[in-house]
Amino acid sequence: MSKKALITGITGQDGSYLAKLLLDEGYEVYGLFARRTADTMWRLRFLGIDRQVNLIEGDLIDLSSLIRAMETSQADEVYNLGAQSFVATSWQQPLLTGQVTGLAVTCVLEATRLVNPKARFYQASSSEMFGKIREPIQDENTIFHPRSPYGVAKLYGHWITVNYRESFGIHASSGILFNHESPLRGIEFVTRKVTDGVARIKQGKQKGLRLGNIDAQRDWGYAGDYVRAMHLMLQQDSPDDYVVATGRTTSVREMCRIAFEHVGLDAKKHIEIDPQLYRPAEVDVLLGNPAKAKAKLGWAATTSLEALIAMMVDADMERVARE
Ligand code: NAP
Ligand code: F7E
Repeated sequence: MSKKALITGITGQDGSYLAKLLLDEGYEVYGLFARRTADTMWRLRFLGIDRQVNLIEGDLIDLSSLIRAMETSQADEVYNLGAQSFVATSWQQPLLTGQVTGLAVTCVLEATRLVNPKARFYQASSSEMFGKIREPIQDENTIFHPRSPYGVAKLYGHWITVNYRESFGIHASSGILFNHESPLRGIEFVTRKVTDGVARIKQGKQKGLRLGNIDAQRDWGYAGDYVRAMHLMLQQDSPDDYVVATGRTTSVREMCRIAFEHVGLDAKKHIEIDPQLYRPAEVDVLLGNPAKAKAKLGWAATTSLEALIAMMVDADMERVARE
């Protein structure tokens, strides 16, 4: 009998890559599907798996949706990837972010506990929880100090996951993932905004690119690598928390240089700073130590930032040319 997995956020960047990985591993894959946007299936289609996954309509903040999804899927593994995941939006919609990204984690955990307490559970925690960093390199023992309503909501999700593990013995793991990107990244996030902008500027369809704080630094990896870590966490005998990162940090400014240079352009000539895009409170720098994931899961990032940005620019060059 093949294993069954339920993915919330299956239409997102990570949900799509994870669904592909699990299908390749022989799983039956189910996904909670909120039907919130017009073309919500584009990522699953891009990976050629839109007809291979079983979609269950429902919303994360609706416990009955989650109970029904658990009953329908009979899932052995539950991956909670659904969220309002854009940090900037979390200041515009702090309560919605608190509900969807924070409190709703309890809906998924409750549905798991009520329907199949033996199912293994993964929570998509985030390096945004480190926020105003307390140590230059962050690992599983670093104190949290979130800087946005999103980071605060993720912190709730993280601790309720730990609490269900300690209270009910649920096999619940939390992956503290640093930024990870791909050609399937949402256009609002900075890497994709830049690679899309580079493609448009190169093809004469856009003049310049307006960005906010380009001195911010992030530890960027490839989403295709990071979903492997999620799966590995649920294959361990015991649940635990893991930092997933590359161990290298790069400024937005340098990431832009790499992206523009890939098509022979000089970033400095095309970028304009827009103070409106600065955030009320910034996470200046993030740098993760993935030593525990390497030692216990045998996981390591395999894609350099240069290779990742090249992959994204190439994909956007093709997309923009087709438009
Ligand atoms: P994403 O592309 O924004 O995907 C989010 C998913 O959540 C989408 O499928 C979205 O559905 C779904 N969703 C939003 N609100 C919902 C609701 N009320 N009910 C049901 N589904 C809902 O995010 P991602 O980059 O794949 O990230 C996956 C998870 O990892 C998120 O929890 C994110 O916060 C977390 N994370 C991401 C990163 C990163 O760098 N990517 C790092 C650390 C943690 P629609 O298609 O309808 O919008
Ligand atoms: O911003 C700066 C911005 O929106 C990165 C999410 O997946 O990773 C992501 O959150 C940096 C910030 O990602 C623009 O101020 C400058 O310092 O790509 P981002 P994020 O906020 O780090 C974490 C780990 C998550 O968990 C989240 O879900 O880039 N920046 N100029 C800009 N950012 C954007 N979006 N747009 C700009 O024009």
